[in-house]
Amino acid sequence: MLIGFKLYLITDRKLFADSGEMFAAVEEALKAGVKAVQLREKDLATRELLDMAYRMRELTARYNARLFINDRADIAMCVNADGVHLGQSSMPVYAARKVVGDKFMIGVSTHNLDEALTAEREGADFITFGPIYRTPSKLKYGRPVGIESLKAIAEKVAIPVFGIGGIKPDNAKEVINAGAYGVALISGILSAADVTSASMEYLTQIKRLYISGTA
Ligand code: 3NM
Repeated sequence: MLIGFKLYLITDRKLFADSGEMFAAVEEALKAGVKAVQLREKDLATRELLDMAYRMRELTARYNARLFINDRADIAMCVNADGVHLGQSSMPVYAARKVVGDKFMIGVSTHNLDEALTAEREGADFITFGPIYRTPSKLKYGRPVGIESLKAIAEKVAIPVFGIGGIKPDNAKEVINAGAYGVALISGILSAADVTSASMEYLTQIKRLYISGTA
């Protein structure tokens, strides 16, 4: 399946005073050219998450951007998202595929080779692999796996691999050059003082790397 984006923006409303501010920041990123958003608000009750998912679908659709819902295949299907993003304690890919069918994209968060190969074998369309660097929330996502293990994963896995975890405009190049198809991130855009210019910086860097053929 063609993935069609290389910058994958993930939400975290806790970075904002309220969810309205988060939607405003996501809209700024979409205006700047971001083409894929994952709604990742794991602590919300189902109804609140569903409301937010409908709102995010409406917003992303206006900018012709893909929408993924973290963990919840049911909510993803209900709001007509483009895909679901599974964690290691979510439904496994083979089970999620039965629910969502072939047209939906399935992304999976992976943290080692075994998880990456399993996701691929079970039919994931892409994976994230990380955390590559230390993330602002320190070790919440585990010890950084580092750039060398990203290289090893990218060599062994045929589906697109997005590097995740502590990716900033100044290290995105290293991640792509290590063999990642793209980058996934939260704070590099959503915590930026200027969301528009941060988004544009990532997009320009990625475009430049692919055009120059170093990626
Ligand atoms: N998953 P930031 S790291 C949501 O390693 C998430 O699977 C990770 O946030 C993983 O871009 C991470 O601010 C946090 O570092 C990404």
